[in-house]
Amino acid sequence: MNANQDSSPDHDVIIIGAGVCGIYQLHRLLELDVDVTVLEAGDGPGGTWYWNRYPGCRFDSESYSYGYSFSKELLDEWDWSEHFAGQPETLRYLEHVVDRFDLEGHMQFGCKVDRCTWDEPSLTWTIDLHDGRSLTCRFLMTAIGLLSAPTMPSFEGMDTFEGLSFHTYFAPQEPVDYDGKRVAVIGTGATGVQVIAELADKVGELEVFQRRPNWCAPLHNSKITPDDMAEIRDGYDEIFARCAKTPGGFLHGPDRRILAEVPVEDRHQFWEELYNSPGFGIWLGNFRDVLMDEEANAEFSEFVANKIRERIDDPALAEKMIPTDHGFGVQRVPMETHYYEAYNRDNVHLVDLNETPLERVTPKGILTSGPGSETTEHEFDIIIYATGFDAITGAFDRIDFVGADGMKLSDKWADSPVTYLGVQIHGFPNLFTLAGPTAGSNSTNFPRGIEAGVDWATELVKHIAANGITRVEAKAEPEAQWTRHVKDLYGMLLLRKAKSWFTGYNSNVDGHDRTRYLIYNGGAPKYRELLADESEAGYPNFEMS
Ligand code: NA7
Repeated sequence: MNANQDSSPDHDVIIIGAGVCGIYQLHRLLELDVDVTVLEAGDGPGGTWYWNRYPGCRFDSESYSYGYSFSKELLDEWDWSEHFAGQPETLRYLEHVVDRFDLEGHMQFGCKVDRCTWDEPSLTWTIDLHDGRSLTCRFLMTAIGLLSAPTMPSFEGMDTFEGLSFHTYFAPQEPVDYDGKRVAVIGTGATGVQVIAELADKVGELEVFQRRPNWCAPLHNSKITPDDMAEIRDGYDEIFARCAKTPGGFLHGPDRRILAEVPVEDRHQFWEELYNSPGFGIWLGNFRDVLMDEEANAEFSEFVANKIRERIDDPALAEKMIPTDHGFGVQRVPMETHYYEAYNRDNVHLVDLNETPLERVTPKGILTSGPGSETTEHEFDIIIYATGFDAITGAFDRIDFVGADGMKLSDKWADSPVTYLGVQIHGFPNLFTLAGPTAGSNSTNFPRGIEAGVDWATELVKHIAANGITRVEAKAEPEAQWTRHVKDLYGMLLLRKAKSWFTGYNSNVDGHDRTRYLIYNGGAPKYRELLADESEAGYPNFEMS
C-alpha cells in the first residue's frame, strides 16, 4: 500500500462509520500501519449508541457479552454497572475504547457521505462529502450500521406540530423535561416498548399509538456488584467461548429437544424458567422448533399470551396487546421492564390505530378518526416517533454508490441485496461491506459478529498488501449462489412470514412492503467457517489483480 507516493489517493483505506464496527476495524488497520481515516456523520464516535439517546434505551444483550473481546487489558479495566447497560454507559464504553487505543486522531466527525464513485483508470474510490469536500482511497470499507437509517411516517401535518417531536434515533442530546408533560409515542417495536416503559411514571399523560402489538418478554435487568464483576471478569473466556457456539453470538443458544417429545408439564416448567430469567433466553434459548414449526410456535405464543393477560388489569386492553398476525419470536422480541404494567396506570392510554386511525398531526397534537364519523384531537407537548428503520440496506441507499461502468448500487439492490458472503459486491471493486446486507453479523449479537467480520477483512488487507494487489472484486457466480443460499435459508424459519425489518418490511419506504432477504440465517459459527474457507483457499471467489 502506497498512499504517500505522488498521485496516490488521499488514503489507502477509508472507513465510513465510527460505530462498534468502524472503531474495531480502525484499530486493526492501525496495527498493520495502514494509512486509514474514518468518516463519521456524528460529532463523536459510537454510531447507534451515539445517536439513540431516547429514554429507556439499553442493551438486550448481556453487557459483558456485548463488549469487545479482543483486548484482555480492556476487559480487565472496564466495569459494567448493570447486566443490561443503558445507552449512556455503552456510549461511555465506546468513547473509552477510542481513547484507550488512541483512535480519535484517525476519525473525522461531522462528515456526511453523499456519494462514493469508483474510478477504474486510477483504481480508486472518490468519496464526496456533504460539506463539499472529496477524498480518495484505494479501498473503501462501510461500517454504516444496520439500523442507522431511521424512517418517519408521512402523516399530513407533521411539520405543523408546535410542541417537541423527534424520531427516537434523533432524540435530543440535551435532557428533555418530561415532568407533567403530555406525551405521544407512535410505534410499539423494541424501541417504543423501551420508551413507553421508561416514561410511564415520569410524564403527565402518555398515549401510545399502536398499529400492531409485539410479543414482549421481561428483561430482568439488575445491577452488577463489584463481586459480580470480578466473577464476570474471571469468566470472560467462557462467556466468549459460549457466544462463539450459539447461532446468534449470544449467551443463549437453542434447546435442541423436540417440543412434542417433552412432556407438557416439563415444557411449561421450562417456559416458566425462561420467562423468569434475564435476557433473550426466552427467544433464543427456547425449543428450536418454536421458531420453525407453526404448531410449536402457536403453543408457546399462547403461553406468553396468558402472561400478558395476567399482567394487564383490563381484559379487553390485554387482548389488544396480544399479536394475532404473527407468533412469538417471528419478529424481533422487545425486551421490557414493567411494560405491560405501564398500561395499568391511570395516566397511560392505548390508542388502537386499527379502531381509530391516525388522520393527521395538528399544531396541538394528533387527530384520530372513528369509530364512525367521529374525530378526536389528542393534545400533546411531545410526540415521539418510534417508527423504526429502513433496515440494513437503508444506510446504503442514503449514499449514492456508483461502481464499475457507472452501475448504481441502489439499482443492483432494488429488489433485494446481492452480495458475496455479505462482504463484497460484484461490480463494486475494492469496496468491503463490513457487516453489510446478508453478512453473518446482521442477525447476531453485533460485536461478536463484527469481530469475526473485521478480523477476516483485516487478513484480506494483509493479503492485499503482501501481494501488491490493487483490485479486488467478488466474482459474479459465487455472488449469485450466495444470494440464493441466503434466500433459501429464510425458508427454514417462521420469520420468513414476518412483516418486520428481518424481512426488509417498512411501510414508510416505497417498495419495501414486500419480503427482501437481508440477513444470513445459517448461524454465526457456520458463517465464520465460510469466511475461513474462503481465505484459507486463497480467495478463489474473488478476482484479484
Ligand atoms: P421496529 O421494530 O421496526 O418498530 C417500529 C414500530 O413503529 C412498529 O410498531 C410499527 O408498526 C410502528 N410504525 C411504523 N410506521 C408506522 C406508521 N406509519 N403508523 C403507525 N405505526 C407505525 O423499530 P424499532 O425502532 O422499535 O426497533 C428496531 C430495532 O432497534 C430493534 O429490532 C432492535 O434491534 C433495536 P408495525 O409493526 O409496522 O405495524
